[in-house]
Amino acid sequence: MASANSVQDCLETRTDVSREGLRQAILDNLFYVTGHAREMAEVHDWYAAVAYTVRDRMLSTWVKGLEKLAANRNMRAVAYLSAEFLIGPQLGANLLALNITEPVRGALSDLGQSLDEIIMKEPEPGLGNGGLGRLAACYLDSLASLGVPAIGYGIRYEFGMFTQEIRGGAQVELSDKWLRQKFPWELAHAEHTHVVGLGGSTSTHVDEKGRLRVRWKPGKKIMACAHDVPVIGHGGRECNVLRLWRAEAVDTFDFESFNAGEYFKAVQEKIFSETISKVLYPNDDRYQGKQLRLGQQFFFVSASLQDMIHIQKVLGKPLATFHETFAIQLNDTHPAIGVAELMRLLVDEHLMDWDQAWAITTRTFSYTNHTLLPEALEKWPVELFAEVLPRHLEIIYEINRRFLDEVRAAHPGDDDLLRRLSLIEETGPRYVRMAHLATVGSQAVNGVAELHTELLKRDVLRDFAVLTPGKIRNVTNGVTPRRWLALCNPGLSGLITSRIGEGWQTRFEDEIIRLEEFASDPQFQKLWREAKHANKVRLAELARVHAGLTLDPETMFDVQVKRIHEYKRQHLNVLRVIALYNRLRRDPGMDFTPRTVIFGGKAAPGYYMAKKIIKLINSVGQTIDADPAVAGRLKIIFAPNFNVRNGQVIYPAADLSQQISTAGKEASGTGNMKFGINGALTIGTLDGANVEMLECVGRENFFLFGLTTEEVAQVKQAGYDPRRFSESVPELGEALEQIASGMFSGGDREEFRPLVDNLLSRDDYLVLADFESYMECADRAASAYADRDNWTRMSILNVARLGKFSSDRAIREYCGKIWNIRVG
Ligand code: 26W
Repeated sequence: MASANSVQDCLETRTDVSREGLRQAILDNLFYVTGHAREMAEVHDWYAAVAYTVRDRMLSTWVKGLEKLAANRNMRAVAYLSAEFLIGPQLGANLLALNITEPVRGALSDLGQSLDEIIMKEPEPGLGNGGLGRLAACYLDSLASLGVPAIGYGIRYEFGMFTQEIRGGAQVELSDKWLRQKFPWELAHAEHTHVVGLGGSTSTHVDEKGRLRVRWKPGKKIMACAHDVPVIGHGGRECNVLRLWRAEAVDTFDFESFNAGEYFKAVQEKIFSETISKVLYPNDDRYQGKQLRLGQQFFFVSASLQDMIHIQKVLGKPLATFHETFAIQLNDTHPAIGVAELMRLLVDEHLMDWDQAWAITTRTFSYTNHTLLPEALEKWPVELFAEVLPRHLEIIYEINRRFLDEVRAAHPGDDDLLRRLSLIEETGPRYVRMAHLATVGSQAVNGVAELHTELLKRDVLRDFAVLTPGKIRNVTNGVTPRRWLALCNPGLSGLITSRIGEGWQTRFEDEIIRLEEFASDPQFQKLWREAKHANKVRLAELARVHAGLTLDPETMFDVQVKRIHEYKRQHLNVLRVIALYNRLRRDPGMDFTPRTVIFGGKAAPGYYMAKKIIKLINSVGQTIDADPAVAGRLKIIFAPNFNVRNGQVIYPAADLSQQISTAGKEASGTGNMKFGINGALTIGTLDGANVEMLECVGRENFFLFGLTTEEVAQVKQAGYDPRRFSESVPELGEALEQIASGMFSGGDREEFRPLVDNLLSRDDYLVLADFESYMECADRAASAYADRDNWTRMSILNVARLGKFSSDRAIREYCGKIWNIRVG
């Protein structure tokens, strides 16, 4: 029967959070939005129905968030520009933020459905490679939870990170069709579109006021269409937006004026337009000078800046105060072209004079550096740049000319300094140095861990550090305790809350320390162990169902999950496993902590050595599995397709976290933090954020090994000879010899030759030099694990003392040190 107040009724169907109200809403959405009869609905139909039901309950906060931005003209908002946002599955996180998990679970169970099953079926938008993309997502969560107005700007890749399968021990890449079923969390906003140019040429003319002007006539124009994903803060009171741009052809072709041949060409150009947002480049820490990639970067950055200028207008503010409205953060150099594009928009399009435009630009941008690896630093060949962005190259030259004039005035006669600081690299082929552009165009630059920032100042940005002391700052990375503890580890979370209350979810950095008090409480330790054990059972179950792997939860779970890279040294870990295997075979009666060594992570499709490492892990795993002599004591497995969802099951199940990169190479790491706050102890080097984690938890609660950054430099300086180590460390020599002999490749001596040869001749990442120290340390960790009570105590202390690594703390620091934004 129709009610008296149908508007009210309609609102309630979409806002009611009672179990009964939710049940009804899910059924409504199932029928009216997804178009399925209840009897015929499959799990993903139920998923869509639940997702729309949850989205409905976010919309009023979402719209209020936009209103708030428009109403408060004095507010500075963060625009976080990132080529990657690895936001992970949305349903569970949004239910948690809105605090409606239990009523939704109940509503579904009334309908004969399981929330957990539905959550496990949710496809995840893999719009990022690894750490940098996930960090962006953690920061969006913290910004919303702290009530800081923010917009994330990125690309809506049609194909995100590839799905990894393992066939015959090797990685196989499958394309990720995450949009095959509609993504229920996004709202496409046809009214928010911007036109982005590419290519073409420039010309100068004198305008009506007698000023010299430059006109860019792009060869192509592409439309950027906004797709908005809500980012709801914890508690459901604040909502920001992640705005992802999809490329579309401009539909202004006048087909009638074309003859047949040109018609075909016009359509082809439309197809090209759409390739811009087609696919994420799956390279992590390895830069490739691909024209399309520069096109992608410019596409999303230009659309985002035009969008901000539009917002500035809607707010009724003049462009002269643009920097007061927006603090733009460049997530690495991928969006650094924004510096030149904002200059072009202000000077060419809005007719501002250069000096004023430059003052605004350099008060708007800040830049985060995420890597020191030379092969990851973006630099574009000048010719390629001129082809894709001719006007921007001119602007960069002009920025460079003025910048170098200033340097020359301050340091006369130092040509070497000029050469090093120039935005253009000129020794050999000429390149545009994007880190230089980002640094010159920003008011602050930051590294992502204390050690990393020090090395930045000493190394990649040394001259800038001298030129503008104070510009380079540190903000150590953090992760969101909502997704990475509350959501992914309900067992441990419940236990924590039972002792210290719920405050840790929003004030992790202050509250979690209160757990210390319970570290030696036998009752609490028992419950802690049970929670961890249940997580191990959950992982074993997932691995069995999805990958056909057998894991024994009674063994120690010793885990290394992250992108596969030589500097992260998964092969050091494999060498350790081989050495352990040899020990067990030699002395079957030995005292040995039974363990499962778990690996996971994707290799860039073109990274030969990384793929060899995956193959080696699987080959060693097979050999060990086939040997009854070690059954039940040692196992090594590779968990396929490591992504956010799998991470949410893997981190909570880990006993030991492997953070073993060569000192000085890992900018920060964030997996180290996720493991840590889920109660794993760390075995690691003095690298990235490990250094600060160790300071927080105390040396006695951390398994430290390996050369320091300084020692690494000294060893290299002295002429490193890896062979010395293979000859003097018997277990190491033996393991390498076995790999080379074909012991793990069915007698094939060629399969792993490149790996072994590389380690014996170059070993750029000092795997062999660190082996002995690593072995000794891992032995200590294994013995420590055997003393369960003490291990549990250390595990509790680790969690209690890692409050610093909350992304809320990191965002507060950005607000204070970088953005000049007040936060409550
Ligand atoms: C241009 C190709 C390319 C693509 C991605 C080069 C470099 C990248 C990123 C910088 C790779 C990345 O994710 N870096 C990681 O960033 C994390 C967040 O700060 C850090 O925790 C990791 O140490 C760093 O490797």
